[in-house]
Amino acid sequence: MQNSHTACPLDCFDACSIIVEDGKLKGERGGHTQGFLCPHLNHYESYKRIESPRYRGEEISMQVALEKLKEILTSTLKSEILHYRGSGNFALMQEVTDHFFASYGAVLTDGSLCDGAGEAGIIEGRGSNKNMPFTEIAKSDVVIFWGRNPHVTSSHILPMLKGKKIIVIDPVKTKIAEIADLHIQIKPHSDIYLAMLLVRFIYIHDMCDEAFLEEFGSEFEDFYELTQTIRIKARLEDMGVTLGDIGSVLSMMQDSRVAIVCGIGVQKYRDGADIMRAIDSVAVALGMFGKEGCGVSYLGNSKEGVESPFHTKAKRVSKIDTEFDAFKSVFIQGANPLAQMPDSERVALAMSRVENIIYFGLYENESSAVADLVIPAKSFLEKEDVRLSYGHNGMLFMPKIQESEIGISEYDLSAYLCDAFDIELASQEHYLEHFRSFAQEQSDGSLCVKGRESIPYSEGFDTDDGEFVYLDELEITHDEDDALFLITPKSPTSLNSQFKRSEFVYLNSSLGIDAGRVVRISSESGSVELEVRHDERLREDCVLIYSGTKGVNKLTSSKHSYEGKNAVFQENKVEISKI
Ligand SMILES: Nc1nc2c(c(=O)[nH]1)N[C@H]1C(S)=C(S)[C@@H](COP(=O)(O)OP(=O)(O)OC[C@H]3O[C@@H](n4cnc5c(=O)[nH]c(N)nc54)[C@H](O)[C@@H]3O)O[C@H]1N2
Ligand SMILES: Nc1nc2c(c(=O)[nH]1)N[C@H]1C(S)=C(S)[C@@H](COP(=O)(O)OP(=O)(O)OC[C@H]3O[C@@H](n4cnc5c(=O)[nH]c(N)nc54)[C@H](O)[C@@H]3O)O[C@H]1N2
Ligand code: SF4
Ligand SMILES: [Mo]
Repeated sequence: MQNSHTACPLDCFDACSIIVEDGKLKGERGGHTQGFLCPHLNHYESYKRIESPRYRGEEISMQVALEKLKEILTSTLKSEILHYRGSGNFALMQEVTDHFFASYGAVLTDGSLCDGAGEAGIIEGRGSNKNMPFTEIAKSDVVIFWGRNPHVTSSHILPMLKGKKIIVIDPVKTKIAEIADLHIQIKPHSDIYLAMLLVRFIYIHDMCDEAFLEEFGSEFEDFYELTQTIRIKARLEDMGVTLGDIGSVLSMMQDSRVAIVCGIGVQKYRDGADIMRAIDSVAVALGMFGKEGCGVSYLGNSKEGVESPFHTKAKRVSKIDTEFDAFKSVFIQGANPLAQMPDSERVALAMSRVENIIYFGLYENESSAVADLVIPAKSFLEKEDVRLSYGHNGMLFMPKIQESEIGISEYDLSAYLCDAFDIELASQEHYLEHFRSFAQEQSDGSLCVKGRESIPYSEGFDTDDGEFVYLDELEITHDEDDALFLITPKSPTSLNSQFKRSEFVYLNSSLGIDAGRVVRISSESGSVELEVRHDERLREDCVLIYSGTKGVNKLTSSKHSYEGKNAVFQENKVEISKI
């Protein structure tokens, strides 16, 4: 059998290049993939897929399923059709269904369950959210993992860390924290204060890059004044940070190339945008933008420099507090909203009032279970696609590698619907060629997106005057209750709700609750019962439930972040009761 090249379709920083060798998936040896994949792809073929379409419990053929879908759409007012698409597959042809639904006059979603708050803060400060690619992180001397868990969510960074100084700022003693030179086991939701205090100490210790600030951050003095509104001693004590920690961070950063590598952990709160903007200002104070091996890496805008070929202009409703019951027919694609949206009880109630739920996906889950019409999708090996990444600048083509009787591709489903409702759709090759036109070949033959700066912001920021826009207000808050923080990070064995999902609540044993016992965890949104596992990597004030755990989102709020229209999965505090 011939070897074929493709890419992992999953929503992940790494966007690995894959070789399919005798039917086995292997990581491409060269480039950023460095010859290895992660557990999800190593066991990809072992996860049971949905094999046949069904309508109200009864198996039907794909042809009948498509006719049923057409019938449902025809019998629903266009304004009462909702297209709800998630990120189960991150590749670009997923969007072809948006083209159909938008052209047809249905309602689509906006907002984000993921990185939108942090992105909004970054855009306010820098004017855009450009990717700091892995290749730049590789050139740094010091890497600060700030609310990011690379062993779980971006393992292809790990080989690049040899010889670098590592600082970790995370409430959990993650694997990277264990091997770091310094771990600040910060109290959740206090990063904004730490970032601003770091700026203050950078100034006091004369470590500001004056020339950089004059050119790209001239309002620094005002921002410095804002940092002075924080009471140092009381705040550090509250956060669980010592002056010694601050001193160590400063001495490691001094005269070094620093990459601050952030994840979504810091911004799952209502003020998530301000938190990311405060973290950015640490790098600004040090003059760490636009220089080799320096900067702040977050989930960069993967589509920077690539135009969509699809028609996607439509009326949109938020995907965070979606009022599903305002719609007669809801088409769910690449998503499991019943598990992954916040405030699951609310979602379940609203969904129960929808007349027709259509689920288009690969696996059975809470959402397929309540669907009237279930349509299996083709896997990434069985259809043509192309993807980008929010961790590097590559563009990776994903040709069809296997034939399969199961499922239908997003393109073929859209082609059927466009034909049925007389909507124009170009050929699949046309769209793939369109994406190809935004790529350029690199010396090793791989493709990357054309026109992106290899060192982002080397010509200044993308704001109107090229300068960084600092936070100009800070609301100082104090915790007044003894409720526990809920942290819901990513699991090593699942990708959100795909693959092997966790079933436990993790607590520090010092809370005095026996492992193996089932407890009720409650918040102002709802409650869930889970079996306790002890985890000494946690602070005593934290309860950890992995993303993808059944019921975790009964605890979370469907409020939006103040900026960026994002979900706030860690805003609610929780209590534990024995049952
Ligand atoms: N294995 C695996 N990989 C994944 C995913 C998955 O589900 N499983 N999901 C993918 C997706 S969709 C995304 S968006 C990315 C996200 O990738 P990451 O951003 O790395 O994901 P998280 O685990 O949500 O958060 C990272 C870290 O933030 C910490 N954290 C939580 N609260 C706070 C806080 O208040 N302050 C600070 N400083 N740290 C905090 C958590 O303890 C965690 O270690 O990962 C992608 N990769
Ligand atoms: N408590 C808590 N909740 C969270 C998070 C958290 O950290 N904590 N993280 C949030 C984040 S960052 C994200 S990105 C969201 C993710 O939430 P969702 O976007 O709902 O993603 P998944 O849970 O991965 O479910 C994706 C579904 O996509 C389907 N799928 C996979 N591949 C394909 C394909 O090729 N075609 C089609 N049609 N379907 C496919 C699979 O059937 C799978 O069940 O969850 C959010 N929810
Ligand atoms: S590390 Fe990420 S991109 Fe690579 S195989 Fe795993 S999920 Fe896919
Ligand atoms: Mo995400």
